[in-house]
Amino acid sequence: MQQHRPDEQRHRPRTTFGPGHGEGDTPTMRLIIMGPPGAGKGTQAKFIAEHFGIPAISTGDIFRRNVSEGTELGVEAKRYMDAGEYVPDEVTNLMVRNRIDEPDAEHGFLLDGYPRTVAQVEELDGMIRFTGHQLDAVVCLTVDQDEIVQRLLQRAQIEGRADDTEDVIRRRQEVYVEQTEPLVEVYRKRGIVVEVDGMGEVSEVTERIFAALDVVSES
Ligand code: B4P
Repeated sequence: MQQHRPDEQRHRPRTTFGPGHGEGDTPTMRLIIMGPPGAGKGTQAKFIAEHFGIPAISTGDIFRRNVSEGTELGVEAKRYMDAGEYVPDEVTNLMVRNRIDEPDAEHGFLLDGYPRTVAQVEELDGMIRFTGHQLDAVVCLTVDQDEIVQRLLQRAQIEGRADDTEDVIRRRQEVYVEQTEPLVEVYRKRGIVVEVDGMGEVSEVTERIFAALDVVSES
């Protein structure tokens, strides 16, 4: 079952906290969850965020909220999302910068769906450097292509998302492979990638993530 593979240069994610860990006694965790569309990032992000007491910041959710509220950002984002393309970096970067500046993210956060491009990695590096902190770990979920398509088609029936049609799902997978998959290597070189098998029951995947982060749930 265990598939998370500590890469060669991996540092242990900092999962024990206290004086000397940068912010006094306050637990901190700055995480990213990555994986292809439908890998279960949003599903798992909720559990991880709850576990560490940090906000899960999903760029996809923020865009969708703006779309449903009809904001200027939503109108702009919708054009791209409906086609399975990425929203332009300038728009996404500014949105994330504003979000992680909010008080609830002061002691950590889990980024779900960001960064997705090399330019976003650089921007995020700048944001985190500015605060004097560092990323603790990048959780990469791996899931078979067939399973992904099944999950997203099933989600389409339940949620009716405009970007969950078969053509758009295929385009989103292509965009992921072209633009986002290379980022895993960028973070692997930094030694902070933990790869986790995203196949199987949701709870099994959650357990693997906690194990990969050396925080196996007691319950
Ligand atoms: P996201 O909202 O990030 O969408 P996603 O990648 O499709 O979803 P995720 O991987 O979170 O899957 P989920 O948990 O829902 O992005 C949507 C769009 O927003 C992008 O295409 C892009 O246009 C735009 N965007 C977002 N961020 C951007 C950025 N940084 N830059 C530019 N553009 C950006 O799981 C999928 C389904 O599988 C669910 O129905 C779930 O119930 C099910 N599932 C999950 N785990 C399962 C399991 N273990 N077994 C069975 N089913 C499971």
